[in-house]
Parts: sequence; structure tokens; C-alpha cells
Amino acid sequence: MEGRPEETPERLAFYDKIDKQNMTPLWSVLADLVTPEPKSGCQAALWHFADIKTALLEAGDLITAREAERRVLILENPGLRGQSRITTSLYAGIQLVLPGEVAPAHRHTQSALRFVLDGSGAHTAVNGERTMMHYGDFVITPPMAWHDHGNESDAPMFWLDGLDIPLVSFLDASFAEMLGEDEQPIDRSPGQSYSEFGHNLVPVDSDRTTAKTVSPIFNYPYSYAREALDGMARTRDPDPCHGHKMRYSNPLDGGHAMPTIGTFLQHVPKGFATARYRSTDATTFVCVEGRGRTRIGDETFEWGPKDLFVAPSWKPVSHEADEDAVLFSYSDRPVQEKLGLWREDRGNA
Ligand code: 1HN
Repeated sequence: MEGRPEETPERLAFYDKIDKQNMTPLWSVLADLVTPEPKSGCQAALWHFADIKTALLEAGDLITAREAERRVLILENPGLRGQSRITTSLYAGIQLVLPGEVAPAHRHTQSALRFVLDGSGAHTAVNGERTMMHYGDFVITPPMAWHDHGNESDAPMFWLDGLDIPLVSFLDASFAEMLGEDEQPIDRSPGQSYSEFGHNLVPVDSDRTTAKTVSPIFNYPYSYAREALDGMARTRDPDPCHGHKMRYSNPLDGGHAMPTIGTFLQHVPKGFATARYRSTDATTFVCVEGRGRTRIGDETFEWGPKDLFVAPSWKPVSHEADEDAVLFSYSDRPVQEKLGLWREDRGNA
């Protein structure tokens, strides 16, 4: 963790010799392995939705959702190009489903979230239940759950896909299969999950029958989330670092809604500027409402509705809203918390 020891000719000759036996000296690499604080290739970056939309509509002329399996443009972190990741541990992409198209049923061990950005009234089916998707809805696909999408509306539908792909590939735990049908068999009513678990009551035997690693609610509609945020804004002073920030939760245990991805919704009041804040979970943000700017390290990013930006681990972040703003965000915080790694620094706030 100190500086690197000097590399004398004798030492270099020794390294060469042991290299053939697949061995290497720790003292040459220790300072890079165990850093005094997070050191990441992940960079701060922003994508304007208008640019993504233009590119995706062009992709819509080039390939169908069926042929692509999923017609998605990946948001690649500029510091991690070619690795299909927006942060070191998580993936982000924007998906387009045109009117009349289907994205056929498949499943995989990777967890996915959808966050609806544009269009209204396409559906996704998860575990035998269909849900209609509207602006700002947060939808979960749990590990190994069959899922398929269809757009019966008359407008193109765009949403953010957030997945734990880099995390699962780091662990070499990827499994996937196609169902061989456009849509999985539907044996539950639309809205059934929400009516069973979304009202502070749960079916009496669900403790025994329902896995608790992932929320049994798979669509957290924006209208309800917004109401919760409004309530918080009416009754509490804004937190200096976050404004009014809420975490999407699993009603069975109060934990994160997903096992590997933490999801959040926050309100930054008009004219409010949050205090510099940093945490070890690199975070991807989506502006849902309002306009403003975010300072990340020594860079500033201006955002409006549907724009996306990413803050690396441990870089100071502060938001400033010109209009009442709502930001959705996601990170690997649940994983870091479970491993005892998560840290935050609120400065003096
Ligand atoms: C996936 O299953 C979806 O179901 C979207 O919509 C993006 C990226 C990589 C792997 C699986 C979807 C994906 C994905």
C-alpha cells in the first residue's frame, strides 16, 4: 500500500523466472490492489434523452425487436468502453418497442429493472402477470423470472433497463434460456401483485410461500411513488444532502426491492442546492421532472426531463434544481451493505 519497491535487474530476472510458473510478486501490484480510497475507471457522464431517442428510432428502421431479441442501445461509461457497463458493477441500456412489436419471452439469472421514459401503455409480463407501463413506473424482473414485452399502444415506447450484468459475470453465475413463445402463459390478473402486497397487508401465508430476496410487487407505479414523495415534502424539511429521498422497498422485509440493485426517488425543491455528498455506490440518475444541474467531482452536468447521468463511487455529488425536480436513481448499494462495504460521507451536513 506504500509506494512500489524498486525493480532491480535481479528482481526483474526473478519475476521473469516465476512468471513461467504462473506466479507474480504481490509487492509490485499491492498499491493498485489495495487503495486508500476507491480508484475507479468509471467516469461521470450524461446522456440527453433527445439524442438517445433519435439514435434508437434510427435503430428501429434497422432491426426489429424480435430479431434483436431486445432492441437496446447500451449506455457505456466513457471510462469503461467496450464493457457494456455504466458503472463498474451495473449495466444501463435504453430499449425501444415500436407499436405492434413483441420482445419474446426469456429468462436469466441477471436481475433487471425498467424505468419508463417515453410512451405509455406497452406491457411487460413477469411470472405469469401482465402490467401496463406508464411514465416513471419502476418495474422489476427478478432473477430467472420469465419476462416478455409488447406494445399495443400507437406510440413508440422507451424505457431504461438497469441490470446487474457485470456483477453476475464477475461471479460467473450467468444462466439464460428462451421460452420459445412470444408471451409466457398468463395465469394471474393484471394488478394482482400490487393488490396482494402493495397496501400494507400481505396474504397470510406469504411468509412461508414467497421468497423474500426480491419484492413480490413488480410494478411500483410512478403515481403512487410521487404521492409518497409529495407527502414527505409536505411534512419534512429537505435533507441537506438529498432533498427528500425515498428508497423503494420490499413489503415483506422492508429491505431493498431488488437483491442486487437499490432504487431511489428523490425530490429536490426548486431553488434548493444539495450539500456535497459521496458514497461508495456509483449511482445512475434519471431526471423524471424538472431541470437543474449536478456537480460531480469538478464537472457540472445540466439536465432536464428524461436525461440520464452517472456518478462514480466516492466522487462528491451535489444537485441544484431550477424547477421542482424529481430524480430516480439506482446503484449496487444492497450488495455493498450486505458485504459490510457501503460507506457515505456527508461532509459537515
Ligand atoms: C433483457 O432481458 C432485457 O428483458 C433488456 O427487456 C436488456 C440486456 C442484457 C441482458 C438481458 C429485457 C437486457 C436483457
